[in-house]
Amino acid sequence: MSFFAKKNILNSVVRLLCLVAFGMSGVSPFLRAENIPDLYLHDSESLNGEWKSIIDPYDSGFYDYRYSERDLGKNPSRAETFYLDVKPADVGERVEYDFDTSPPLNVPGDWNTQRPELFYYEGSVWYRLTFPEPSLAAGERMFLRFGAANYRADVYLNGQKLGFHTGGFTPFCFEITRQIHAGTNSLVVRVNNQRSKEGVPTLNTDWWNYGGLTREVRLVRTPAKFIADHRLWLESENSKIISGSVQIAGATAGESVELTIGELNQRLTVKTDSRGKASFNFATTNLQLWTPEHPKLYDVSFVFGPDKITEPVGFRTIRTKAKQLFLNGQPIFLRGICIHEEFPLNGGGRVNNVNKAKQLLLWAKELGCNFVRLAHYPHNEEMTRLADQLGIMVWSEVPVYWTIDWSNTNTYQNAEQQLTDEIRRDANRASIIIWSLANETPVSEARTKFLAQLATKARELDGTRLLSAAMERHAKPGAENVNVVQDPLAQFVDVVAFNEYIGWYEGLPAKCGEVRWEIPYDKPVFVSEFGGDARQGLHGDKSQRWTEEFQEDLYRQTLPMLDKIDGLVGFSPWILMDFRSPKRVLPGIQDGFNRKGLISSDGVKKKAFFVLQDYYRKRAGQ
Ligand code: GCB
Repeated sequence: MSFFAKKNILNSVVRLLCLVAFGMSGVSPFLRAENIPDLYLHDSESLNGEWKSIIDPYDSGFYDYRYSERDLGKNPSRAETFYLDVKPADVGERVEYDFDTSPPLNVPGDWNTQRPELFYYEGSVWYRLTFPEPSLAAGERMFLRFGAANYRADVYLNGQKLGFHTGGFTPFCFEITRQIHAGTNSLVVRVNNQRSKEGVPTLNTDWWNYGGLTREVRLVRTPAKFIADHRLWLESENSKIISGSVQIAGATAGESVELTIGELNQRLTVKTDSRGKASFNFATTNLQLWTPEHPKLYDVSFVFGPDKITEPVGFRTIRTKAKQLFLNGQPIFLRGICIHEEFPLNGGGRVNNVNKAKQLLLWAKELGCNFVRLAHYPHNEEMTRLADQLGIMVWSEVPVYWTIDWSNTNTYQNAEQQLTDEIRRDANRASIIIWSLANETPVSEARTKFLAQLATKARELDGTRLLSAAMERHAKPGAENVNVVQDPLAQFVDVVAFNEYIGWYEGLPAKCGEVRWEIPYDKPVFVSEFGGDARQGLHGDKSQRWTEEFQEDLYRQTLPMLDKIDGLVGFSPWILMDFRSPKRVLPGIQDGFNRKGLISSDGVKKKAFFVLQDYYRKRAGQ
């Protein structure tokens, strides 16, 4: 029996078992979406564009009048079950929705910035796209791949549920080889962005809860057995040995995979083990290492039968020793800036194309950065691929933010899944040097247990990068001007990072001159946030809050203070651009934006931009 047939039978069995279990447990019987990283590199068709949409604040298409999920019922009503996507069979039939005559939404895109009535909306929206039967040669397989949907997506094809996915910032897919049919296919997705206490992130964040199919949707074609995942890394900058592995979906033991890096004169054939995985390592000569100054990328190809993937990969090492940080064995200072995945110009919203992603990184470059902290969740995959090309090191983060439900095992599983999907998606990005586990989480036993477990998982998934988390700092009891970082989480990370807002949330900028630091860990120190708000164009004395001069002065006072921190290996001020936050309500100043950007929501640089740019130029020896 083929792998494909076996997999379908297995899926049916799993679904059946889940249905039985559902009766007892109340847990959804549908399969969770999968994550197959190399689908991104396969032949695909875009499903981007206008999708029909129904706003469904009461979830009428999802729950019946007894509040039971319609997709769990035996005979969901044609009249109200939106995913059936039916038309009345005759003039007498009652059908209470109609995708054809409903308005469109653009995909990829958040819904909030597309229609005024969706600006503050948190709830369900149904998306529907019809597409003709895609051509599929005998034995080929077809997958539906979503770059991301915030926050939960329930996916239906031709009236059948494919499964669901939770978590707003990572890719997921479903195999649809058996579900596509001749003629028109109807793809319906219910996206729900309601915040919840158990969610990751939880109820409270300082950013906009953009909902929708925020990243690309694609139909991906593969052969019956195909390259599903691969990973390469440099063992050491001295030996120049590259190690890695490749996973073939559907392969058994002894099948051949060819790996080629033409520019390095490398061509080798490796054999799969019984799980379809092949590992390798080989020595290289004349390998040029990836650095921010020379972000050298090599085209790496894998061939397995008719299947071939190619992608540009850079090779570098990153490690710490005592309080130092080394890139390729050389000490390095991270000239960073924080970025939200938001492009406020021209109506704003989530970054939904490569040009916007690139513009953000180019502004960071102009600032003099060699590093960006992509806050507070995994950004779109173009961002990290561009960072590879542009030579910008990256801190990549999961949305474990502020007050997660630490004791809830489902919440932990959710966070771990998001971390796993993030790492699997970006494992080959030379630019990413740090996985960050959390931001400003309150110290408690349950929280440290949660994050220690997450750290263990991250190390199991990727032993080639550093771990960090944005922690907090406190005044030392009895010595108000001495700042300390004392957090049991520090023992689980490689880089001790913390956010500080002296001069903004605590005192005035002049306070920076009085503060001393005690960071009692033999690890590099990174300041993951500092800053203050300024409304671009508002001028006044430097003592006047919200003015560009206040923010400028805050930067002037902060930078020399940070320079005095023992073991400082860099910082990422908060933040490149003003960004939307429902928490920020001050009329005439904030108007729904966090104004700590060095660039305004209209794309104008504030005075503080130039203070930091000047500092980074000096740091870079220019
Ligand atoms: C923080 C958070 C960040 C906020 C920022 C602020 O510490 O990590 O998400 O937006 O402060 O502006 O208060």
